[in-house]
Amino acid sequence: MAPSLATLSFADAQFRSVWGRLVAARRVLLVSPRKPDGDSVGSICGLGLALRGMGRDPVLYCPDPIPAQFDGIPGAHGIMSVIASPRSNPGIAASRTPRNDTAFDIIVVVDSSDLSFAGIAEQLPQWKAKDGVLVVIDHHATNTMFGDVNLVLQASSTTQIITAMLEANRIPLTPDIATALFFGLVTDTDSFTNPATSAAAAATAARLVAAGARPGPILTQVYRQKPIGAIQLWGRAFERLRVHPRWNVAMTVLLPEDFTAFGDVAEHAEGLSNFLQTVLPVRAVLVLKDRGDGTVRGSLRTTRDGVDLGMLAKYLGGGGHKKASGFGVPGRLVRTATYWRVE
Ligand SMILES: [Mn+2]
Repeated sequence: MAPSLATLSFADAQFRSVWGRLVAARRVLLVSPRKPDGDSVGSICGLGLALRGMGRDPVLYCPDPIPAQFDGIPGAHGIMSVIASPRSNPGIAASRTPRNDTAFDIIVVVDSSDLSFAGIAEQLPQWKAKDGVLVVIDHHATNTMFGDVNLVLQASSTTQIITAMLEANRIPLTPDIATALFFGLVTDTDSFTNPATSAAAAATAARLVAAGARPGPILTQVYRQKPIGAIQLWGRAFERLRVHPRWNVAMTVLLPEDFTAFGDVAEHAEGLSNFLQTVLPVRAVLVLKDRGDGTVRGSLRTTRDGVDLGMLAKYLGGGGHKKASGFGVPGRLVRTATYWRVE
């Protein structure tokens, strides 16, 4: 069982001290961890814009590229993937090491349970100034408290914590700040539907909307971006959908000809298993994809607590998490009398 975290209402002193440090610091680095999502990007953008409003100039950084669908988050364009260069600048090698004068007085890592996922473990000794402080702002119950200061609180999203911090310090929430923060709240709660959704989350959302959050265009970019061909590709998979009567596992396959029939939509096959898991009342979902390259790739998904798909994928030579995993096995999909098999 994960430890319970302090709640937002008891964090007032911490909110004031962390914000005070941020405003007093000369050089501030805001880090979104690997695999940036709506919450991590919304967090560094919202916090970055708030500091800019105070005349500060924080550097926003993410070790991985920011997905194009997050472009609409205010401030996302300024996120760097290499320190001292904008992420759009192809002329600077990713391996370039920062000069000594890039050392930061405060490094804030948001929405990351540990330093390794933050993606700055190697750079930290160089990037943190001699008297520098690593601040962790996060809502994962599994947080390892890897910061010098850990603002790790029970919340639906990291942006909810940042909203509370800004409010505690009476920082005006501009529509841009509110939009960035609201976005993290919407995505981490699956649009206020998953168990993380709390009354406090909804109340925070109400205040952000009142402050002028305009999430519509970004949400459209995130959720309504599928080309017709992607849905037609999914259609092939829907037609072949079966539920294994004994295992209560939904299965389907995509074949090499499917991947060429509807244009360049192969990347959209990725969302299929997530979608099926969301809508089907089964124990788990298995999608097998054969793109004709000699490997059959499988995606496994579940929403059930008692199912460990990470172990199953590992057994099949892959890996992942309990609720989402994947594997690849050599061969191709061949039709049988009853279904499909890998040969
Ligand atoms: Mn989060």
